[in-house]
Amino acid sequence: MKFETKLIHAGQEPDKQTGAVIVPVYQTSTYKQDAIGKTRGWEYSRTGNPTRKALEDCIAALEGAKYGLAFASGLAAETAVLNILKTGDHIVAGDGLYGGTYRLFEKVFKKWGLKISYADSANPPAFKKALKKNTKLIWIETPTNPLLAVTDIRKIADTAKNSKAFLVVDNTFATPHFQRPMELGADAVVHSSTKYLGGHSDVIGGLVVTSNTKLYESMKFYQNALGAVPGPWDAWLVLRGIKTLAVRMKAHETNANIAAVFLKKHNAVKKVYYPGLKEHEGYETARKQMSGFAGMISFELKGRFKAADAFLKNLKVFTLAESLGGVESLACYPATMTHAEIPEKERIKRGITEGLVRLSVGIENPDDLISDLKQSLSKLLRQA
Ligand code: P1T
Repeated sequence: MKFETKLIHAGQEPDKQTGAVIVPVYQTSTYKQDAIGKTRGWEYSRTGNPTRKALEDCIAALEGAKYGLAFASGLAAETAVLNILKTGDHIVAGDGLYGGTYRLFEKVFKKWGLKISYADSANPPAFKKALKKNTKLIWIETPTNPLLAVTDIRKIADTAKNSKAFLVVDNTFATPHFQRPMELGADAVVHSSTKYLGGHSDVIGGLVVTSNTKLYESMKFYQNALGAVPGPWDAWLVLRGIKTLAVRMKAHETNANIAAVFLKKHNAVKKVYYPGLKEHEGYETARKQMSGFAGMISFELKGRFKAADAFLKNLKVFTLAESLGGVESLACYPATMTHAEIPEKERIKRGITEGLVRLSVGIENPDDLISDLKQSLSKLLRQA
């Protein structure tokens, strides 16, 4: 089955009992058992639910993995992955990470004795250098949030294999439409399905896939033991969103390309971060491992906080909000929003400056998006 067909059919056979073409929302917490120990395959909805299972099978098929697991949020999915480790184990993580992932590492798992080092996301040898005897996991996000650095997945997968560590890739920004880390050697892939997979800014969710049976069984155990599972409605919303992933991602990318080229030429803009621009540091790696550059752009204004504040206030089509990947265009100020959890010194070192703005380019008509950026940037120039 080709990718676009899997989006619509994988894990989603018509309902056996009724023939319903769309997977029903199994809004039940529990299931009748015919005798002690004799179930029809379902016991309790924290452990398993048919709507959730359809989503889990679907994401596994899309990422080219054997197993999928669904969670109540992206961070819940990450929590289940991190629970496979034990006190004293070491993680090497790319330094380009969603602020909430950084917070989970620094403020939750460090407390329980996990050791974490960060390596430059754009520099594979830095990961090798950061390895320790007790390194059990390498964690990357590519492209990174918010600076769109690109990590060479194949090179990091080799490093992980040589050191007997698992490689986990957060594929939220690219989605399996544009990038399939399992095919490049990753052991597991995580998603915030709140973003492009859900696609309509109406649900919070997380997903994990793997083809390693031991890893799957361990994460499945933690899915049930920790209990951060999505309700059937939320699983259903993500399944519905996924059906249109291919058409949406193409439109996001077309619009983001237009916006990136426009921003790059504008006088109020100092630097544009978009992996589809030839001058972007990760352009060649992105071309090698991705089939498109997706819809996220960050850029640095020539001014600092005041300029960013005025620019964001003046936008009319773009909405100032956290999150990304919905059909509507959003703008965000990483320094105090998505990446506020990273201490200021560290944040600036990582390039998340006072002039940095992040755009999730939606699928509206690109003329309206460009006019909106243009009117708000022109006001900035007039005020300067
Ligand atoms: O919000 P949640 O569904 O828990 O997902 C966390 C998460 C994980 N990985 C990446 C790459 C993410 O971007 C996120 C969430 N990010 C935002 C809310 C944001 O605006 O960047």
